[in-house]
Amino acid sequence: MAKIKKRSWAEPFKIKVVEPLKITTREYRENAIQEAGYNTFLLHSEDVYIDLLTDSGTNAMSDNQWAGMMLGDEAYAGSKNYYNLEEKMQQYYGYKYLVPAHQGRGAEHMISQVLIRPGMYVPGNMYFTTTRLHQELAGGTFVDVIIDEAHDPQNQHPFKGNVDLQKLEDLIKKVGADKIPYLSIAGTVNMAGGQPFSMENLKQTYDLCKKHGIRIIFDATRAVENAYFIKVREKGYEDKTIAEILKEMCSYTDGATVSAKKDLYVNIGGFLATNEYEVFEETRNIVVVYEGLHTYGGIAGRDMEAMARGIEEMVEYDQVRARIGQVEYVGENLLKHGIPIVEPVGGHAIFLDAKKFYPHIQQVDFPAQTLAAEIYIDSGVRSMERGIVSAGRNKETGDHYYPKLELVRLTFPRRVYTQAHCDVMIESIVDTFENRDKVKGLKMVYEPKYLRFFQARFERL
Ligand code: PLI
Repeated sequence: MAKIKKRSWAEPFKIKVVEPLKITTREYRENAIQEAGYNTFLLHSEDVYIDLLTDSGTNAMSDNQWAGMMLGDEAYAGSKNYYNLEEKMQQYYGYKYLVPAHQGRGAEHMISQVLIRPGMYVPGNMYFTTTRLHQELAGGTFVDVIIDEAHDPQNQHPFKGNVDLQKLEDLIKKVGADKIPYLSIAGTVNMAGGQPFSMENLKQTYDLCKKHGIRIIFDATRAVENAYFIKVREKGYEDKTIAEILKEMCSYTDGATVSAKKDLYVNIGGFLATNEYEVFEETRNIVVVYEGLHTYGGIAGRDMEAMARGIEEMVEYDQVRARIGQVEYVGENLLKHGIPIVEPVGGHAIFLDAKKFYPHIQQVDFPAQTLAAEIYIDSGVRSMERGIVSAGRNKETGDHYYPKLELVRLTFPRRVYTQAHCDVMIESIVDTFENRDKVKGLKMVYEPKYLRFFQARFERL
């Protein structure tokens, strides 16, 4: 027998409970997507075979997390699960104070209201939809300070989530440090294709910010995935644990907003963490207005317990390796078939480059929105547009923003799908690519005022 050179990895868990899926025909799906206005957000989930819309809240919890759900202390005030969550947050992230929120955007809302005043600027390593909207609603202006490589889908830079220090310095010089309440830095930058920043870049950014008295607020929603890339790509970190890297990352920031629906393997929840007592005090004052009492912040006690237990699981190397390994498996296979994707493959998702996939469709005719609809029709795989629709409109000119990246995101729920599901995804995308010439774009026939990608409706051109 020939010697096996490379051994495969596999998931560090087995399946205990299954959820049946509905298998539909192409004709059924043609109808379903038309009724959904060619917007995958408006499909009924039971009409979806493999749901890659998001990795947010779609995780499979462990038996230990489910056991913790039974220990939910649903007291209005002072739930023991809040104190468990506080302890795990302090132990693994290392921040002093915790304010729970119903999900990430609840924490973003609070930090924006507490720190941003009209006329201020908030630099960040690329925007995220809800984060930027809350900054704008508080009167701030988001300024993109990510490195240029992040806007180039084929650039192989290992840390495309890095902050461009020159862009940051230029902004400080132009508007003054007192007009910058904080720099917002995200782990594995979502809109850039799930690309990480390096520890070196974070340290340099921290030094520059400290010099000017500017805080760093970490969008630590996918911090663990960023920590994994630091471990496997950055010199000096290969022997550190994920937990050590996570804590070091947080130590170069002043606070964090977290959507627990990602790294923490839960279905709902979020929090704000800070090292500053004044920020904690103010946030604790407004959490009762918008979320709930400061010891539950809009989440049930049982969900806080699942979060606390999820924090311990998320830093296990084998868990995050299997999670990112699955994304890499699909990415590598798509590349072998010549499918244009954002490279290097990111942490939570594969991003198809719709401009290259459909070069004959103009950006105003929504190529990524079109591609997401076509993949659904082909196989029942649900993905999401991350291009001109998600980018929204410039509030001054009223025109669309025209982002350089016009992408379709295939996002992987954690611990949910098998490698056979992955093969179905790959085959469907390859078939959709082979039929690309026949496809025309879409026109928008209904546009909501905020975060339009969620509810906009389209018709075929
Ligand atoms: O969906 P929320 O409100 O729990 O979290 C908002 C949020 C904040 N930051 C980042 C980087 C996110 O990715 C994020 C939510 N992301 C979603 C829903 C997604 O599908 O990617």
